[in-house]
Amino acid sequence: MDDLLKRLKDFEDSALSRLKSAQSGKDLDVLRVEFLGRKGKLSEYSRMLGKAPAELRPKIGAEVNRLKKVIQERIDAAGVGFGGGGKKEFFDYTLPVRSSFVGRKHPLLQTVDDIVSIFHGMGFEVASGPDVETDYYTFDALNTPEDHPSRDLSDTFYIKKGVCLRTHTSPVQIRTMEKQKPPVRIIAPGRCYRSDTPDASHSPVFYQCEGLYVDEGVTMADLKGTITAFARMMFGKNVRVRFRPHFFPFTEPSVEYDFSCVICGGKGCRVCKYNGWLEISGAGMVDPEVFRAVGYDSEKYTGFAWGMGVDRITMLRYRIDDIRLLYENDIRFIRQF
Ligand code: 2NM
Repeated sequence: MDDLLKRLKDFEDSALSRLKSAQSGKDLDVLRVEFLGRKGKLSEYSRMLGKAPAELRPKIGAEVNRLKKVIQERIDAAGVGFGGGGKKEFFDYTLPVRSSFVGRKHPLLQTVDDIVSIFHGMGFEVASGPDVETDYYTFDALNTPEDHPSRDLSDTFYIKKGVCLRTHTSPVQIRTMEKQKPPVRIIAPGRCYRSDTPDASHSPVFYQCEGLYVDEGVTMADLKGTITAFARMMFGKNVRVRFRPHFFPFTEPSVEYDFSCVICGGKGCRVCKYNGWLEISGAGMVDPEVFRAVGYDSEKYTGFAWGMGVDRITMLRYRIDDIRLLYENDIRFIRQF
């Protein structure tokens, strides 16, 4: 039985040399099973131990244990080089799961949704139209003079002569009135484009939500009530609204409207430049020239229209101080909403 020791020595030599030539974690797995597995070589030698002479057993037993250890160490060491393939896989059930991110609505579209639902509650429907528009719908039908600065190349992106990216969503109102007789109650949310250099308050692409209400007997009081009701639903019942005279080619009379500062409540802060009011946008009674362009009888119908900057409202409600953040789509920014 002395030759068992000799066989162990031979086994060691051949095992170590075959481990050296292993090429992959898979090779190592095969060898591990062959050498150390339940039906492997070393198990076989362990079983033979029982038949060995009693005085040799301790020596042979120690040798088998030493080989187990040496071979396991060689497999572990080689496995590191193969990306751990040789090591027995260890699954820790107590580790917390890796967190996954749930998609969110972009803050601008969330604001559009909220504006739409407020006006929906007042009986307005959503209308839409193309981003690429003609001069006619963007300017002419809106009574904008041929030489008005808003038509300049430096303010409007032209695709070709007579075709541009809409600078406001008013073309949607014109297209709706062409198709539909009064009463008309619509809002037109959507992207607009102006050739502005980006800074904290300007983006060449931005969102507007304009509105239009045309029927018999519509007055400036309806305009003021509608805007005020919106302000309270959007920013809370304590918001005050004020209207200042202004001029637009498409409305007469025209106003600009302000909300009392929704950050400081009107006391004065950095956001309202310490005057307590935030300029929101403009509005007015639709000019008879606009009604003439769409074939409405301006003796029978009156209407009001207003503009609304979705970006401005989004920035106020979420305390965002730079409009560019809304268009850079940095996932670290968007995930906060
Ligand atoms: C504004 C301000 C005032 C406006 C007018 C019309 C239309 F088509 F009915 F004439 N749509 N939108 C309007 C009026 C827009 O934005 C500052």
